[in-house]
Amino acid sequence: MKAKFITVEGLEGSGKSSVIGFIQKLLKKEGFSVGVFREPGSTSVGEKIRRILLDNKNKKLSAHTELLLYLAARTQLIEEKLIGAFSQYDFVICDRFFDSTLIYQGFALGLGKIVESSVKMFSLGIMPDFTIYLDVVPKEGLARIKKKDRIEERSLSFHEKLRKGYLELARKNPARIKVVNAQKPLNQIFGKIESLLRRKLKV
Ligand code: T5A
Repeated sequence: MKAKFITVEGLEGSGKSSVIGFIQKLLKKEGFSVGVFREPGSTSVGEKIRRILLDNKNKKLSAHTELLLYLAARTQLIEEKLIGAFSQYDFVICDRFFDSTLIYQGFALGLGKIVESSVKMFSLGIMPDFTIYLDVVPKEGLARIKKKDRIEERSLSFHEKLRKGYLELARKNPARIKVVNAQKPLNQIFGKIESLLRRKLKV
């Protein structure tokens, strides 16, 4: 495996897509090859699972079904795309990875231990080298979103719990997870991320 694996995490509307676009451009400018993926999704099966998970009409989706669908999309992505990508590219970037499951289903939905063990099992040994957590106050992140999906429509207290969970996870994993204030203007966020990448990954 030659690629460095970067994951970007954050609450709804925290700017993950904007930041990933910036990182991709920066790395390419420096002459690196880059593969970009998103979770759930980036495979034909994964994109279908994503539609089920985010569809507002699926009000009756149970918490355990939700967990299994996220894990299914992840194993499909790993086996179909990521394993190959790790030997093809210099950098692989993923918009969310297993930290999202730990925080959304494990912590905020309260599934706890079952999430910890299943996440470990179905990540098939893959661990990000570096994770950026974009920290935004839920009210502000949600206000940036025009049309809310099934998860974004959850209560403000659910989103506040997510933030608490992410900050705690970052505190427990200081070498891997870096917290970036995502309430600043995008150009300032990009500047911060560039300096983190240059320091951590010697870009
Ligand atoms: N999920 C996922 C789980 O529950 N468990 C899991 O295991 C996994 C993998 C996936 C959903 O699934 C959940 C989490 C999610 O609910 P997603 O990853 O959130 O969906 O996908 P998107 O809907 O594409 O992401 P968001 O809509 O949340 O947006 P982004 O990518 O965070 O933000 P972005 O860059 O598109 O920006 C949104 C808007 O805000 C503006 C942008 O210009 C854009 O208009 N913006 C800013 N404006 C001002 N200042 C800033 N700093 C700004 N940053 C962005």
